[in-house]
Amino acid sequence: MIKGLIFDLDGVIVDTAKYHYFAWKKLAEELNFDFDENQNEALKGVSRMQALELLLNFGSIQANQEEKTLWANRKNRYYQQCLSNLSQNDLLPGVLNFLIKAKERKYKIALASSSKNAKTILYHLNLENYFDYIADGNMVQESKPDPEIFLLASDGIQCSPNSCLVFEDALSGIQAAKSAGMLVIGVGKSTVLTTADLVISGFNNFKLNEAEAYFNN
Ligand code: B16
Ligand code: MG
Repeated sequence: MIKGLIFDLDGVIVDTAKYHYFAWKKLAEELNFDFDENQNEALKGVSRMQALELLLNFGSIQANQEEKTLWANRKNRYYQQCLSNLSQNDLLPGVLNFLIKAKERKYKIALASSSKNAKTILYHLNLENYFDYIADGNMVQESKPDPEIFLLASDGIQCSPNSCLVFEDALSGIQAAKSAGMLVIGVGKSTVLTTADLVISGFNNFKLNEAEAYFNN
């Protein structure tokens, strides 16, 4: 029986995944290599420093810790510049309605985002009140695909892992939620998110009772 809903942020609730990609691509260009959308799939969901390591690998670039910190900070500045104009227009289609319905149906709702910018983003979107608990990248030691953030979120809403349904757009996040013992709906392309229990293209044509019918039997 599903009692808790746990949402990833970037790429599930809000269309910020494109801003992460823009910022990493700009950094890659400055470091003189090409970085494409396929490669970007691997960076989704993981922490900023892990994403930088993956990016540098794609560019076959060796760097010391000081350079890495500098580049990660620079990427974050590019990303935060994109966030400065963020509004409810950046919400992914159907998400707000889905959250409203979930709240009406008394589900416990948590956020589990690897992003250290998560609370700022929720504030800009005026969405904080929909969440009973917010777990973000500042609160964990290990980032996705480690299950830590999902276990923290389920604990925060006092729901056992097997009563939680997770919404994720990244393979690393799906792996993390599965390792935590949770059910996962992938939000995106079924050709990419092959490890999810169910894949939806978005929330627009997806109703909560469809999830209940699929999982509660
Ligand atoms: P930040 P999510 C993740 O957020 C993003 O998917 C991932 O691309 C990013 O590297 C990570 O947050 C860290 O973000 O640099 O803002 O701390 O998808 O888990 O909500
Ligand atoms: Mg995401």
